[in-house]
Amino acid sequence: MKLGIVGLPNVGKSTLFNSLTKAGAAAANYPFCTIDPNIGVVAVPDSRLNVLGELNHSKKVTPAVIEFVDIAGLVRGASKGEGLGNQFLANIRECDAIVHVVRCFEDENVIHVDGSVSPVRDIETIDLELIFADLEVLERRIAKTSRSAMNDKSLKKELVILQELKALLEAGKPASSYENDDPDSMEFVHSLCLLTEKPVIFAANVKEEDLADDAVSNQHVRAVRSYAEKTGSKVFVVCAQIEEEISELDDAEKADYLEALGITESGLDKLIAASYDLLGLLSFLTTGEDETRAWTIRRGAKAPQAAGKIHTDFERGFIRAEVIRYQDLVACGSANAAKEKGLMRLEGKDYVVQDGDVILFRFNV
Ligand SMILES: Nc1nc2c(ncn2[C@@H]2O[C@H](COP(=O)(O)OP(=O)(O)OP(=O)(O)O)[C@@H](O)[C@H]2O)c(=O)[nH]1
Ligand SMILES: [Mg+2]
Repeated sequence: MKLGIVGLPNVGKSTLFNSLTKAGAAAANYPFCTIDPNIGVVAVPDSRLNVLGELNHSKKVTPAVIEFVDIAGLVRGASKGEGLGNQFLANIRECDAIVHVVRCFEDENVIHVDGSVSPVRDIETIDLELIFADLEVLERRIAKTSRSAMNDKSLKKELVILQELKALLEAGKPASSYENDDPDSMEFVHSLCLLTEKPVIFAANVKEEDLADDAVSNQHVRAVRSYAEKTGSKVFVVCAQIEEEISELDDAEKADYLEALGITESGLDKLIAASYDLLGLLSFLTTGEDETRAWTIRRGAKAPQAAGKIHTDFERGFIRAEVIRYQDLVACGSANAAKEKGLMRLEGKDYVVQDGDVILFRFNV
């Protein structure tokens, strides 16, 4: 899973990114301090992994990962070259979802490019720039396709879709609102990697004091929440500055610190939970002496697809999956004990994998 971080300059994107990845992207009170894209990889916290790892004396425990891409802030008119322009948006075209950081904290020491804290205005500014960026992609594609579409029926169909998308965006709507009953057409739409087709998670960046009550008393956050509700997006409240401090702590210190702040989950935990939820993801597990590992798949994925995550041969030569629920495996103490109790299931190619399934794939190539 890959998430791209967008927002106005100076709203705390790199501060959040740093805290998430500890990758050391430059964070400073200076708009446009991020120029090159920064890419960071974060482990998905999963307490089940260490339990299984100990149970099987695994040499290695490997969590699922999320990749974050931090890019420079966009300003109004970025598509026309304002600020740093919008060329770095190309770096997040391949992302599965967008994390849109919105400034909801007042701090006169931190410059706001548009002069005041006003999150819905800011969101609309960014959304418009994303629409313009997608329109550029569509226009290029339309020019190319119309040249070759004369004698090609499937290209003609693509051209119609491209023009429908263009009209939609020109009306100020995101590509995610495009509807078409034909699965092939939708497949084509996905293949365009349009930014406005991606699901959005809003990160409302608040001040420390707002964390304890999840910012219900912060009017800026209230505005973001009602905006997000209309567009079917998720919101999570975070204080990027505090996250940066938390990222320096070890687990025990972190727990104490969170308690002192009156919260139970760090921003990273909340972001991961929100992404899993929004993208419809789940984790299944594999475990053995060599390695215990978590794998991320889409909800509804069947056993062979899950196997394919591990190796394409596993999918191609899929025979069956031997599945034990995590809780059953831990309660029984070993796979053999679970098997004796009849808690290991043999599942075929139509089995829909569940979160927390511990799976051994049998395959033949
Ligand atoms: N008070 C306060 N300041 C913050 C918070 N998060 C970030 N800042 C400050 O805001 C300034 C800008 O933060 P960055 O993370 O560099 O902003 P950015 O969104 O990456 O900006 P660009 O890279 O220029 O687009 C820094 O001085 C941060 O210390 C926060 O939660 N509270
Ligand atoms: Mg930055």
